[in-house]
Amino acid sequence: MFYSTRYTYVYYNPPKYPARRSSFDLFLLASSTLRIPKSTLHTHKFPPISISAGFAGLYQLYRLRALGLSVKIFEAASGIGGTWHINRYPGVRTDCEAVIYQYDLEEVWKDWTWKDKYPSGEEIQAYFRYVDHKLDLKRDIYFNTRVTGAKWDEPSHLWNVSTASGLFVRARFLILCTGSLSKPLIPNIKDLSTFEGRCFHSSHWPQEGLDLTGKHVAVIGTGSSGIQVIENIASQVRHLTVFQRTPNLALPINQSRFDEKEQVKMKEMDLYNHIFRRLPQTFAGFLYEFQPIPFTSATTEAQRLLWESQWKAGGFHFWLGNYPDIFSDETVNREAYAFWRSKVRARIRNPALHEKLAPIIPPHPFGIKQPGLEQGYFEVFDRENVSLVDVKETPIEQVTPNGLAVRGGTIHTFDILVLATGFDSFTGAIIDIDIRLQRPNSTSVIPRQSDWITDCLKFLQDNDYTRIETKRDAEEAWRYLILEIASKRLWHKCESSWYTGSNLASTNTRPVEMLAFSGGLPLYLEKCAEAADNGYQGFELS
Ligand code: NA7
Repeated sequence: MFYSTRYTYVYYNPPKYPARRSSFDLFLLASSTLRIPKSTLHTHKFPPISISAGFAGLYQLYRLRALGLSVKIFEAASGIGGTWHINRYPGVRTDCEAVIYQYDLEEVWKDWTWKDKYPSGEEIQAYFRYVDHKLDLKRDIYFNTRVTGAKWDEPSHLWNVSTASGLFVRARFLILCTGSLSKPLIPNIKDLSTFEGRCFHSSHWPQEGLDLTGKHVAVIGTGSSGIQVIENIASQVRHLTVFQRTPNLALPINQSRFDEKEQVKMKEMDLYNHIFRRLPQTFAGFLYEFQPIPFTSATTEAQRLLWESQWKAGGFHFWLGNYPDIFSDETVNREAYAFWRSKVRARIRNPALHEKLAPIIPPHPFGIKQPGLEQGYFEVFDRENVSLVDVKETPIEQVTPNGLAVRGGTIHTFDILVLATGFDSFTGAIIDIDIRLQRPNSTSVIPRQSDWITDCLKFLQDNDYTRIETKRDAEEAWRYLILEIASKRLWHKCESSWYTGSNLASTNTRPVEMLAFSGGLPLYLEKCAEAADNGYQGFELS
């Protein structure tokens, strides 16, 4: 599920936003109710503050500690793990293989054994508890501490950080590890608040669990979270109504156990170190790469055999291991889509559902939206207790006390309404704390970014700098690079996507354009290294 996007994201300040006034000493992680008395803070000599104890925040804490700094993390939630602490919906699971979804620190990986090839949320929570045990992280984390404001004070070159509980902290460095998909997107549906049953966003599934036996449940949204919820609850509920806007061009996950003996052997053969060094060399930070030749240069036989083997391998192989021109050539993309469609249709018994779930005309080019990974998702719709409502055909008009009214007058009734409607991506959580900056995401790249940040911080300290800020022209140049790379692919052929912020079209005024760096991990890392090697070119230091 979350944070497994294999692209490297780099965010920029879109031109419509006012120029950033407050500089920042560095990046940050953050949130909440600081309980450190002011006097203690001062004795820490303005420790770097990091917001959020997720995958990135924890690694950043570890790296900065190694630099000899006293670091604190403010975390809004009550425990570590970030999105994995928060997301508790049934079926929550990572969408990349366990072997790459972990820290590349030998002291951590050498004694850890995964159970599943694609770990569940529960297994990842156990992993974070283990990481904390190994690295002793919690002692520097303030939980239940939501950061609400961060203002740069130019005379002192310090951040003034305020929290929801009214506390106030001063910090030299502020590092935002707030996640790309952490602020829920609540749809703008009329009378949503009048629903009398239980209603929550998928990321706010009740932490204590929910007994769905005998319940009528509705799910709005068929993204990665939606499909995991749907395939996991269909057999428990009395009736499930799925409101679909866009069919998910989901791929089979091909889940299996991750054999313990195999992991031991891989460690003995020193494969883990090879794996971690390999990841940033690949376009998407996976262990596989796009094909070295375009689709149009391969024989029909080679094309077909490759796709069959990728389908069998499961996961994102058919996406991120495919021919590179599926992302740039619509004709080629149609071929890939037709292959996907034939595989999916063969699994759906009711022919009336074929056009809804795997239409003849693709809803968007295959792969320009992250496909979900499924296990039995399409079969769910053949169940007698499941109905599918196409909200493009019959748009939702309003919520009623016991259901949803759609165009034409039909009212769908249920006890529980799950909003699997996605997130205000990338900058959502940051804007909430009234600051803006750039930040990519992907477990393969996070350690490399943290290393970059750590090196940068060391550079600042060694050279007595207390402030670093991107130059406006460097931000613009970066933005144009992102747009130029994106323009060569088919990203714009998608009506609603969190890659571009078009999924927020109905709820805010954010400009819609590519927000992600889609030039691949090696190029992204090269650009980062280049800036650092050239004395932090593109940054103002003082
Ligand atoms: P996504 O992938 O953004 O999916 C959100 C889903 O909710 C998607 O199917 C949307 O349809 C649908 N949606 C959003 N608003 C509405 C309204 N108003 N009416 C009907 N349907 C709506 O979020 P997820 O949480 O599933 O996954 C996020 C990432 O987490 C994922 O890519 C993985 O990296 C893990 P749309 O497709 O926009 O038409």
